[in-house]
Amino acid sequence: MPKIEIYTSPLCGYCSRAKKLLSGKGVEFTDINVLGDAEMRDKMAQRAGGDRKVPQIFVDGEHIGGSDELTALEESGRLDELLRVEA
Ligand SMILES: N[C@@H](CCC(=O)N[C@@H](CS)C(=O)NCC(=O)O)C(=O)O
Repeated sequence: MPKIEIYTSPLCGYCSRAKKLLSGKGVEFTDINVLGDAEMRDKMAQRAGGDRKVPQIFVDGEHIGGSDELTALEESGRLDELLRVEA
């Protein structure tokens, strides 16, 4: 299973949407809450090419983007392969 990390904050609709999509794929992921954690948000932004918005998603260390990018991967049919799940 790939290593999936998602930086989030509570009450973030985009975060819920992204986590719902991942959960629906049956994969496990590490949810990192950056709310009130400036150091962690800085680290997230550094890894995400400067983007300070949540969510930020990484698969095996590769930056995927946010919820819109994750959804676009699903719509293009490439998400299952990236997550190594059966279609
Ligand atoms: N296009 C982004 C939108 C993410 C977004 O707008 N996140 C909000 C929280 S739900 C955010 O981080 N807002 C803070 C800001 O705009 O600086 C995605 O699909 O993930």
